[in-house]
Amino acid sequence: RVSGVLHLKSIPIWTPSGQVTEKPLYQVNEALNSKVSLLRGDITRLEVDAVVNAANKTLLGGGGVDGSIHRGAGPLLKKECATLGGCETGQAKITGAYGLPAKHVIHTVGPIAQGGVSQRERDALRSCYRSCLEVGAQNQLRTVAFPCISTGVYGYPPGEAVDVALSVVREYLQEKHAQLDRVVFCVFLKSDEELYQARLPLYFPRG
Ligand code: AR6
Repeated sequence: RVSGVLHLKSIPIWTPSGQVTEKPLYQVNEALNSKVSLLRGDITRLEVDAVVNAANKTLLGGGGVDGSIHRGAGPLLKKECATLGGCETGQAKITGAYGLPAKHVIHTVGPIAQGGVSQRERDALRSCYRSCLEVGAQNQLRTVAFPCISTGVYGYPPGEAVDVALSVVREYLQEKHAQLDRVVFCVFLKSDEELYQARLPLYFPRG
């Protein structure tokens, strides 16, 4: 069982802090801004419709956030995952969340980027975020939390991954915001929190 459950109500909507020096990449849209949160902590504590898992192709568990999600959910998660036949890089599959406070887990497989990032890895990471949002919508989910997919064991540079995450979510919300109430960027490392703080104002500028 996961302790210290964080209800959506206690996850603040993102507000910019500090000086924004770069020019925003998108127009101000307060309706979209109110659907985004940045939170540093353990994604397994979040009471949202779905937490995203940065899994591997087997979907049978591993280290990092995958390990934490499987530990928190308990053995029934692995049992359900074993029926799914794995998952390709850039795709996403949904399961129950069992012992977690979330309702579902959306498992996605990020690209392995240990040899550096080319267009192929960028497209795959974009596809992860996009596929998770689409799978969420197909299941009428209104609140989704993402970890920093691929930036741990899989070696994707966090400073590049942040722009992929933020641009895909911004574009998706712009197209289909009525389907979603909140997207939580659940970072684990202080350095990622700083990256998101710095980049969020470019994708979700305030008026
Ligand atoms: N909550 C939120 N974020 C977390 C948590 C947590 N409890 N724990 C770690 N992170 P990684 P990947 C952050 O390595 O790079 C697994 O073995 C972590 O700090 O979990 O996609 C799978 O089975 C980092 O920012 O995922 C695969 O084999 C981010 O989650 C492989 O690792 C992603 O790091 C996938 O590698």
